[in-house]
Parts: sequence; C-alpha cells; structure tokens
Amino acid sequence: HLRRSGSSSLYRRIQSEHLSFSSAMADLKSTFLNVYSVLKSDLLHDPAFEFTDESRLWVERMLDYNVRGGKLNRGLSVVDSFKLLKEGKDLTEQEVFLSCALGWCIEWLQAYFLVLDDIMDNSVTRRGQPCWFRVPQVGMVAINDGILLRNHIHRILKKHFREMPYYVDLVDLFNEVEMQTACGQMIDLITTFEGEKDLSKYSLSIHRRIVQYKTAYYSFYLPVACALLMAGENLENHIDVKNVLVDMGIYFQVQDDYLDCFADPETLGKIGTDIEDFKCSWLVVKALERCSEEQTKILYENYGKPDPSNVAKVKDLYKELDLEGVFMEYESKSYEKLTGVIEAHQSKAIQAVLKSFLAKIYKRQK
Ligand code: DMA
Ligand code: MG
Ligand code: MG
Ligand code: MG
Repeated sequence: HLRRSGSSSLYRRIQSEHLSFSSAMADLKSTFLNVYSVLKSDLLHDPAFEFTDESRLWVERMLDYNVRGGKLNRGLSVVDSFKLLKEGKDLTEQEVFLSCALGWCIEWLQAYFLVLDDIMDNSVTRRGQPCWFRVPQVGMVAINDGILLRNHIHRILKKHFREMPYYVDLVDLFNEVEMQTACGQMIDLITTFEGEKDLSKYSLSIHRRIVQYKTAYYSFYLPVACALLMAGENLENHIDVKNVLVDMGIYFQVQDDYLDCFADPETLGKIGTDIEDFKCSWLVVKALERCSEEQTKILYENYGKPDPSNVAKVKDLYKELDLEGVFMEYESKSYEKLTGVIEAHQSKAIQAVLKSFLAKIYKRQK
C-alpha cells in the first residue's frame, strides 16, 4: 500500500511537472505572439514615414501574411537559448521582451528571404497558403515588400536595442548573416543554369557550400548568436558553437531537400519545386552517386523540366534507388555525429542549447 501511494504521488508530481512544462511552453508562445503585436504596431506608426490608412493596411496585411504564419522555431529558440544560458535564473521582464524581439527579427529576416525565394524558385504555396507574390494585386510588389521586411529588422533593432552595449555587434551580426544568406541564394540559383543544365557538375561538396550559406547561418547560428550577445558573450570566443550549428544547419537543409520530394505538401505547407527547378538538391546528388548508366540517362533526360510527366519519372527513379532509405541512414548518422560533438563541449549550458535545437529538428515531418 505504501509503495502504491508513493508511486502514485510520484506519478502526480511528474504529471504536474509535465503540465507546468507544457503550459510554460504555451505561455512562451503567447508571450512571443504578444511581442509581435507590439513590434508590428511600432512599425505601423514609424515616424520615418507618413502612413496613409491604405499604406498602413497594406503593411499590416503583408506582415500578418508573411511573418506570423510559420513554425516560429528560429524565433522561439532565441528565447529558449537565452534562458538556458542564464542557467535557471528567472528572466526579467525586459529580458523576456528583448529576447522575443530578437527572435522576431530572425522571423522577419526569414520572411524577407522567403518572399523573394518563392519568386525566384517559381513556387506555388508556402505555409499552407499561396506564396505572397501569387496573391492577386500583390505580384511583383512582393519584391518591394521583401525589401521593406528587411528594413524593418533594423527599425526594430534601433528602437529597442540602441542603448544596449551589444547593439553594434547585433547590427553587425545581422548584416554578416544576411550577406552569407544572399551569397548562398546566389550560388543556389546560378548553379542551376551555369553551363546550360549540366548534371555532371553536381556534387556533395557543391551542395554543402550552397546549403551552408543559404540556410545554416541564418537558421541555426543566428538565433544562438543573438542569445549569446544578450548574455554578454563575445562571439569570437564561440567559434566551436558556430561550427556545430553550421553542421546542424546543413543537416536541416538536407531534410528540406528530402521533404521537397517525399513529404505530403499538405503537411509540409509547400509544394516542392526542386526537380522542376534543376536544383542541386541532396537527392539528385545522391541519385547521381548511385545510378547505373541507364538510370543516369533517365535522370539527364527528365531533371529540370516543368512537365509533370518528367518530374514523375525522376521521382520514380528516386524510389527505385531507395533514396528514402539512404536519407534515413544519413539522418541517424548525422544525429549520432552531432550528439557526439555536442557532448564533448565543455559548457553544460551550451550543451543544453545545442541539444534542444537538435531535438527540435530530428526526424521532423515539416
Ligand atoms: C531556402 O532554400 C533558403 C532561403 C534562404 C530562403 P529553399 O528554396 O530550398 O527553401 P524552400 O524549400 O523553403 O523554398
Ligand atoms: Mg524555395
Ligand atoms: Mg530557393
Ligand atoms: Mg527547399
């Protein structure tokens, strides 16, 4: 009887801790969303521009459509990481607000890149709705909206961080990472037409270079770097952290390439276009490694064409080559490797930051 009551009280405790954990998560998300409303309202009343009702409505609709609708992983992880770096000490109200605001700056950066990426990749849907440029009346105004989103980041930083000792480092960090991402996008795009659609130039090392720059820095390094700056750290002392995060970002983009072809668009929120766009995707690189002569011919004849029948042939070939299995193998290998590197890090707090990142993306379906 004693043992039973003992274990049931333990059970109750675990259950209540679990509940308070998930309600803390829900809390964090709602706090995060409240900060979005504050930032949006700042921008809609920015004295740098004399808004009319019409222009204010346009910006509001554009922000709600492009900034708010994602998984918010990158943004929320600034707050998570900062908490872990404080090692259990409660955050002040100001720290909560500022870490959320920095998280939103990353979401703004992401929205800016995605609005333009969808135009360049000729995509159809994003986050379960038409890409912004496909919305009637938007069209190529989306290009300027992208530029506006980019400018908002620096308005937010200036308004809320100007007085902070790390302000200059923050501005520099955002500029640096934006530059890297834009260069990644450039090589992603130019490799698709350099030398007129020639698959023989695609390799794992070219793929790595593309995804390191276009994805890893802004999606993985940037959130942690923001948290480190808020915690008063000098980023030059954390090159090892950057290296792990870049590797994690590469793994993340391999997942993105895999999901582009194999995920259900309904779940993913976007319809893949990599095959049509002749992208140097991880899948095509792996296919080239494994193709027989005959299969190589099929790939060359069908890759990079807009016709659904060509796309279907490429997908059939991927299945024949068991790229699903190859990916699953890659996924578990990457997980083991990253875990090993993380566990070798001298700081437990940083280990916790990195592990929470990895846990969020391992075996993701969207
Ligand atoms: C996205 O690469 C990179 C940036 C910087 C937006 P992608 O085109 O594979 O992304 P998605 O699959 O989301 O369009
Ligand atoms: Mg794209
Ligand atoms: Mg792209
Ligand atoms: Mg993609």
